[in-house]
Formats: sequence, structure tokens, C-alpha cells
Amino acid sequence: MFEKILIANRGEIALRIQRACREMGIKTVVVHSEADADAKYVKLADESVCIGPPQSAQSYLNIPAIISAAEVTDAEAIHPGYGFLSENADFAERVTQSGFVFIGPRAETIRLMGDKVSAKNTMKKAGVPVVPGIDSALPENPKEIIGIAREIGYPVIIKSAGGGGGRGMRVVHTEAALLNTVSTTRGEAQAAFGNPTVYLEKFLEKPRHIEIQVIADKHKNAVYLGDRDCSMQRRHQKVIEEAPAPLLNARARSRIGERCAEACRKIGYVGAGTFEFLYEDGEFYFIEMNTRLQVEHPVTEMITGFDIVQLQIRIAAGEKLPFRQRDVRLKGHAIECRINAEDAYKFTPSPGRITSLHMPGGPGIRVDSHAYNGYFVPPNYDSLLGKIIAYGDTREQAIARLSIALSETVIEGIKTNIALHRELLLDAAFLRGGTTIHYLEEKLAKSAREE
Ligand code: MV4
Repeated sequence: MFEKILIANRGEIALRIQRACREMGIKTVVVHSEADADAKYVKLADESVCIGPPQSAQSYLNIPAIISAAEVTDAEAIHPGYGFLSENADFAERVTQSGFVFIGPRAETIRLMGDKVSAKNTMKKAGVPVVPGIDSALPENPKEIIGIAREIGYPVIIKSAGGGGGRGMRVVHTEAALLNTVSTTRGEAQAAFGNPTVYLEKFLEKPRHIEIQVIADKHKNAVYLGDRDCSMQRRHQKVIEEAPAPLLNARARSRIGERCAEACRKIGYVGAGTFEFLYEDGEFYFIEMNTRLQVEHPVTEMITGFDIVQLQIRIAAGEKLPFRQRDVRLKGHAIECRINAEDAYKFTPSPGRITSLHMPGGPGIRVDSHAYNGYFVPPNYDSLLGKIIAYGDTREQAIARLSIALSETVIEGIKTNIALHRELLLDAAFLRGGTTIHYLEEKLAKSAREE
């Protein structure tokens, strides 16, 4: 096992990774920007290295500075967390070339999944159901493009191969709008991702977002750790996540899970990963694969009892997965609220100093947060302050515990989105379960009209 790991991230996930390391007896080095010098996880780490000014481009995205920090502190492995450099294949490659272990999939896998056309192709060949569409980039020829869209049937969606996470896509409802939309999307894709490649899919109008957590070792063992429903989102920012996905039967769950685990074996996937699906009318359609730890990993940890971060570390060190698929039992229900430093209804960021802080507790409550009383939330990064996760024997119990936890929570000095969460946990459609990816935006639009 490693003696020392460098954590190339910040905020709640830097603390989460540090806790896993501590439990395993591994020393930690955190790198931080000047804006994060007072962070709790920086003080708690065995060592810390300031790698640059507040702007991410000069600190958390500064590859040479991070690798130098690993060199001077004698770290053996680097955990990238999520966001920042976590899905940057060049970073993974340079980490490895510099003699460190990258805690994540091989650089080649990250690159393959980073190109959404090759990701979709690879998964289709590996037996994962994908959204109907073409399996390669859209051609240049206008007649061919029109022919493809006719064959798929309107509405269609044009997506950028270099995009993902909702960036660089456009819906087309009629043939009249097709060619203009394709060229606009191409132009934007070139500007944003340096890659004009676009592809076309059938547009699904009312899907849910359900993802499958997988984990695989370097010895071709791969398992799925159940699913999560992340449909409650606004502008591609997830708000509430839960596991397992409501109203999904055990047979459908194991069928799609098996497909994902088998695909991992086929492509030699290593580490934790997530298959993102759209789920509509009882069918799963693959859209993207995330090759990193996700913000919402705790809900899976709560229903499986596994520590995904510790598993990532063991796998990176070459250990075999310590269990098989049949040992994975999904028990109970877990729901996570992302607590953001932002206005609950306007969604404008609210950085500043926390003047009073009380986090909840009690049976089944987990709080993953780097916030403390007196902490200054810097304006330079995303607004995630942490997550409150509730576990229960049933979905109803998890919701009840989460509602109580939110009612106990006090965060003063800055605005947070706790009021929105409390409202959502009382929402009749949410309580029934199975709301689509459009539900929250439609609900917010409706309440804005009523004002
Ligand atoms: C789609 C879609 C409907 N049909 N693809 C958005 C994020 C990116 N990962 C894929 N996305 C979508 N792809 C087809 N063929 C709708 C979305 C989508 C979405 C997906 C997941 C979670 C939230 C979303 C919000 C808007 C649109």
C-alpha cells in the first residue's frame, strides 16, 4: 500500500479523500491555492503545498506545479477528486510518466471516454444499449445529414464529440432548422473544445437521468454497485441524488448493471466509473461515461456499505477487488442534498464568511463538508459547501430523516439553497418518485410565474 498520497483537489472532496487515507494509515499531502490556505483540510493534512494564486488555471489546473509538489513531498500516488484535472488524459499521462500512480483509469481510457463519439461507439460494441442515432461523426454533406435525421426521426439532438455534461448540444424539431443548427453547433464546438466534430441522436423528451456506478481492478474483475437517480437538476447542476433509483425493478437493475460490468471487463476499465443513462419508458440509453469519482458517490456507499474512495486507492495500488458481484447487496435507500453557497431561488453565488454554523446529525445522517464556523467561502470556485446525506430502510424514512436534518442545519453569513431542498422534500411529485430531468426547471418556472 502507498505510504503517502497527494490530493489534487479542494473543498469537501479533498477532506473526503483525506479521511479515506487516514483510515488506511496513508499520509496525505494537499495542494492548495492562496485562496484556500485557511481551509480545514489543509490544516488537517500531514503536509500542504501552495501551488499558486486563486484562479484555478494557475493552481488546481496547473499540471507542472502539482507534479512538482508530488516530487518535493515524496508522494507516491495522486488522487484527482472530481472536476479540475480528474478527467484530463494528459494529466493522467504526465502523472504516470513522472513516476507516480494516477488514482483512476488508464490515460487511454480517459481519452476514449472524453470523446463522446468514441465513448458511445465503444459502449455499443461492448453490449451497452445506446440512444438511437449514428455511430460516427456527422458527415459534411448536407444531403447525407438530412437523410440521417429523417431516418432517426425528429426531434433529434446535435451534440459535440468534445462536449459532455450538457455543453455543446442543440435540439432540432424540424428539417427546416437542421442544417443551420448543425453548422452553429459545429462552430461552437470548434471554439469551445477545439474540435468541430458533432453527432446526431434521437432526442428523448421526458427521460430520467439514471447512472450506474462501477468499479474494476487491474485483474479484469469488474462489478456494478447499483444505480443512482440524478434527475433533480437545474442547468445540468444536480441538486438531489438518490440510490437506488425509485420505481426501477430488481430485474431491470441487474440487467443494465451486468451490461456495464461486462463492458468494463471488455475494455479493461480500471478504477471507479459511472455509466450515465437516459431512462425513458422502461429502457436505458447510454449517453456518457464519467471516468472519475462523482460528487454523489456517498449515496452508493450508504446502500452498499463500501468505501468507494478506499477501493479506488486499493485498486490503484494493484490490489484485487475484495468482493464479487454476489457480495454486493443493495440495502435501504439514501438521498443526498447538495448544499451550495447561493441564493436558493435566484441561484446567484453567495461567497463570504460563515458567521454561524450548525450541522445536523442523528441516525442515518452523514455530512460531507469542509465548512466550519468562521470559514470564508472564496468566490473563485464552484459554490458546493458540502452534502447532507440521509440513509433509511425505505425511501420514505430517508426523506423524513433528511427533512429533519435540514431543519436542524444553520448556516449564517452567506446564503444557501437549504430552503429549496426543504421545499423539494415536500413536493408531491418528488415524494411519488420518478420525476424527469425537466421537473425542477418546470417547477421553478411555475413558481416564478405565480409571484
Ligand atoms: C440527451 C437528452 C435527450 N435526448 N440526449 C445533457 C447532458 C449530457 N450528458 C446529455 N444530456 C442530454 N442528452 C438525447 N438523445 C437530454 C439531455 C439532458 C439532460 C441529461 C441528463 C441530465 C440532465 C439533462 C438536462 C437537459 C438535457
